[in-house]
Amino acid sequence: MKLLVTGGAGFIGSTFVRRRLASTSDEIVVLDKLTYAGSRSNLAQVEEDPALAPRLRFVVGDIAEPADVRPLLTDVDAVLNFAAESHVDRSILDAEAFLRTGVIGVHVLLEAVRDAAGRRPCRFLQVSTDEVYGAVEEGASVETDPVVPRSPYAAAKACGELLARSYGTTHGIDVVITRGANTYGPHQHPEKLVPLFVTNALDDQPLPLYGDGLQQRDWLHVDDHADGIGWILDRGTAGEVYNLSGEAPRTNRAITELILRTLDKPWSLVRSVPDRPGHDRRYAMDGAAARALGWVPRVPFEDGLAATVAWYADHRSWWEPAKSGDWLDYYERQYGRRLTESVGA
Ligand code: NAD
Ligand code: TDX
Repeated sequence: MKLLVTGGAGFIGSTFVRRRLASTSDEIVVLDKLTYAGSRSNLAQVEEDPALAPRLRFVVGDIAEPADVRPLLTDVDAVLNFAAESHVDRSILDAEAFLRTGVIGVHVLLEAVRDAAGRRPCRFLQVSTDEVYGAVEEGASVETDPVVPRSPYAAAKACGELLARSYGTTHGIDVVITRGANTYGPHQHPEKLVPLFVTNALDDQPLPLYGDGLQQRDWLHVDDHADGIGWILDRGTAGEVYNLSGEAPRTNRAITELILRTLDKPWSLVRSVPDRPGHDRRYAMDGAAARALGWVPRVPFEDGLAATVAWYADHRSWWEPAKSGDWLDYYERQYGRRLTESVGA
């Protein structure tokens, strides 16, 4: 197949590209805006491999710009949309870019697919998230549950997938949607919980735990998430939504303990800081639909987390630049006052 992968320089998209090129004979075009979250170095492993590089083309561009998108749709079998602003805290500080990429960008892609699908079949896979279900006090979300997003990030993701489904119904586009769980692993930007806490702990800096730290997430290794998206691309039914659960529920406090134990760093680094506004207490998904297609997550959480901690310890040259420049301003806005008001955890 020939695939257009948007957001392919980010954390999950680049993992998908590396693994898909290595395991199939597919050709991939990556379209990525290279925001603060994207890095071409995430694809260096492919671009420097003479066996894989000829099947990858990298284009810098914006999914919300028809002139960037349309020329790439002439001969692709599927579009996989990973591109998004992906950090909840940034969506609370300023939501505009989330809407532009998550709503307008999805619309531009869908219009281009609609046009291209008139000439040859083209599947559209929208990479979505468990956050569209909102907080789940008990039990586990199934795909038919209502979508009740509670952060601007989650609302933009919900808009994007609803728009995609509407194009399936109204225009007959072949649309599938994946809702992945909280993902962790190498190459994740250090703004997110796991890499932030690992890299801060490596530097003996405080770990800002929101509130009581008993919020719970369903954790999925990035290799499993990438493979799950490929699995649904190949086997999913048009018009359907598939939860991709990691089947590893953990509280933020438990993850923090595990990171510190792995690095042999003291709990005194952890600071309880004022909570994220509208913080979803718990996410949990039922993965039966994807399981029925034969997909299961394979990486045990404790193994995956230990390997992730080791990767960050060995790859300072990857994450130190991401924690410089504009990062310092973001960190001050997000954590400056919180850390001043923090108490021991
Ligand atoms: P990321 O922030 O690491 O990467 C996003 C990529 O998209 C970056 O390379 C960025 O440059 C690119 N991008 C942003 N706006 C763009 C635009 N307008 N045009 C083209 N490229 C643009 O994100 P991630 O963690 O890899 O997430 C990928 C997708 O998976 C997102 O859609 C996200 O909502 C979804 N998701 C993430 C998680 C998670 O835990 N990280 C879980 C479930 C779903
Ligand atoms: O400094 C922090 N302190 C803290 O306690 C940060 C950054 C996070 N947290 C908490 C908030 C959440 O309960 O850790 C948990 C995980 O936070 P994030 O890493 O920001 O992820 P989350 O908000 O759960 O969203 C993630 O999973 C779903 C991704 O960022 C989304 O892109 C994905 O859709």
